[in-house]
Amino acid sequence: MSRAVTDQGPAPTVDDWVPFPDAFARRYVAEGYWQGGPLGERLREWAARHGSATALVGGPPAAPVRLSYAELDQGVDDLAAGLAGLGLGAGDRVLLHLPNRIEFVTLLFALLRLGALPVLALPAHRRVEIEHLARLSGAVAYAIPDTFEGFDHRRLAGEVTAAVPSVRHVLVAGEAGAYTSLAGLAAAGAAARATGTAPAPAAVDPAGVAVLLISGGTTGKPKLIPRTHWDYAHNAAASAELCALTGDDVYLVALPAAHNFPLACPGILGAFGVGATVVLAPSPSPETAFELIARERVTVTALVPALARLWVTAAGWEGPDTTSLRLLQVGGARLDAELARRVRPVLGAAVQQVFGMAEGLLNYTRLDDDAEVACTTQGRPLAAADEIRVVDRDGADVAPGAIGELWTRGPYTIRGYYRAAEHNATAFTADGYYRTGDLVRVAEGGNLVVEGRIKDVINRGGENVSATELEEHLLTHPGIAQVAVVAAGDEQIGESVRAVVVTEPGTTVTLKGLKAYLRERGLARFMLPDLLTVVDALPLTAVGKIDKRELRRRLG
Ligand code: OOB
Repeated sequence: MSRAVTDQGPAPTVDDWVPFPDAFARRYVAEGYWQGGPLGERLREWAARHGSATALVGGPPAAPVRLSYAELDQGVDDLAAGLAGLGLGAGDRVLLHLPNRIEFVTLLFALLRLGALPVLALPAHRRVEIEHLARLSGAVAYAIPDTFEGFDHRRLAGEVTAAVPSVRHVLVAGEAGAYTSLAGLAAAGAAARATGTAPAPAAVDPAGVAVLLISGGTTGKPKLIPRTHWDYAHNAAASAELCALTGDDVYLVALPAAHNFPLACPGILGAFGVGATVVLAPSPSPETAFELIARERVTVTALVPALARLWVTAAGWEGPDTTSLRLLQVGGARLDAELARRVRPVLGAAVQQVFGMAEGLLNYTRLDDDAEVACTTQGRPLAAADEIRVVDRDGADVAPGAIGELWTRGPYTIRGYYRAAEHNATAFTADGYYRTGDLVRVAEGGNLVVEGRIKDVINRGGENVSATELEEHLLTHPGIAQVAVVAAGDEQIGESVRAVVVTEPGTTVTLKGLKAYLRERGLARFMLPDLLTVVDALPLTAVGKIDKRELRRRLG
C-alpha cells in the first residue's frame, strides 16, 4: 500500500496500525462504549464545566504551581498554536519524554488537539530505548526536561538527533539552550492567537489513534501501542466511575505520568473527566509523596507493589498524615496478600488491585468487594464487553478454575501493535484476541488470579518450576523482603533454580535454611532453589517492576 509522503515524513496509514473490524466498531458505538469527541476537545468541555476548579498542581513541593481547568485549557490552546507555528500537525509523532511536571500535561493535550501522536516514553528510558522509539515511530520532535534527577536531557537529545534524522525539533521544559523552549512556544502561540494569525487546527477523528503507549514487556525492545481517542476515553471514564471518583477527589500522580496506570486507570484523564484535582509528584519516594498527601489532602493514588511496600514500611516509622487517603490502587506486578492486608491499618486507605496492560484490558477489584477478595485476587474486567478466554497450549479453553494463558479482546484492547506486522501475527489470534502471555485462573466471583508469565517457567531437568509460585512461598519467610527467582545455566540439568533475595534488615538467610523452610511448607523437592544470591536491591523497570531480564544479565 502506498503511503502519503509530506514534508513531515510519511504520514501514518492503516499499514501502521490495525483498526477494529467494522462489525466490532459498530457494536462498540451502538453499546455506548465509544462516544464523544477526541480527547483534546474533551478538555474544552471539562473546562466549560469545571472552569474555576483546580485541575492541576505541579512544580517543586516547596513552590507549588496551581492551574484551574480554565487556565489549563488556555495554556493548552497557546501551546498547540505554538506547535502549529513550528509546522507540527495531524499525524506527526512526537516523542514525549517528560517527568511528572506541568508541561507533561499541557504538551500531551496540545498534541492531542492538533491530532499529532504523542509517543509516551518513561523518564527512566535512556539512549537505547529513546533511539529505538524515535526510529520506530518516525518521530519528528523530541520533548525533554532540561535536567531531571541529575541527568542532562539536552545532551541525550544531541545524541538522539544525530542518530535519528527524522527528529527535527527538540522541545525543552526549562532551560532550552540551543533548542526550542516550550514556554517560548506557548508565548508565541498566545501572541498568534491574540492577533488571529494562528492556523486553524484540523478536525481530529475520535475513532483514530490518539496516543502511542510503550509496551511494558520485559522481553525484547519496547513496542508501540496505538490507543484511539474513543477507546482511551472509555478506559479512563469507566475506570473513574468504577473508583467512584468525583470532583471532590484529589488524585496523586506518584508513578510516571506517561504510564497507562496513572494516566488513564483512572489517573489523570479519569480525574479530569469528573472535575477532580490532579497533583503531580516529582518523585514517588515516601518523603515527597507523604508531604503532598498531607498538604493537598490527596484521596486516591496508584502504585506498583515495590513502592507500596516502601510506603507501608516508611509509614510505620514516620506516622505521616494520610487521613485523607481513601483508595490505594496497586498494580503492574503481583501484590502479595500479606502486604495488601497491611495497607488499611497503616495508611488508612482501602486497597484496590489493578491487573492491567497498556494493550488494553483492565481488571479491578471493586470498592464493595470483601477485603479478602481485594487482598488475594487481581479483580475482574472493567467492561461488560471485555471478552476473556483462559486457554491451554493448544488454544483450547481450560476447565473452570484451571490455570491457563489469558486471551482478551474488547472495546479498549488493541488489535495490533504499531508498525509490527510480523510480531502481530503471533501476538494476536486470527479472531482478534490479544495473547497476554499471563498465566491466570478464574476464582470465585469471576475474579482473576495472576499465576505468572508463560515464559517465566524454569525447566529444571524436565520439571517445570513456576518462578512466581516459588517467589510467593519464599516471600512468606520472615527474613525475606523481596525475591526474584530466575533460571541459571546448569550443565547437568539444563536450567537450575536461583533465588535472588533482599533480606529484611538485621537478618541472614542461608540456602540450607530456606530449603528446610520450604520443605516444611510442603513444597516438592524439584521446586527447591539450587542457588541463593543475596543482593542489596533488585533492578527495576522504568515503572518500578522487578526487571528479571536485567537481573539475568547481571548474574551472567
Ligand atoms: C500495567 O501495564 P504494563 O503494560 O506496564 O504491563 C502489563 C503486564 C501484564 O501483562 C502483567 O504481566 C503485569 O504487567 N501485571 C500484573 C498486574 N498488573 C499488571 N501482574 C500481576 N498482578 C497485577 N495486578 O502494568 C498496568 C496497566 C494499567 C493498570 C495497571 C497496570
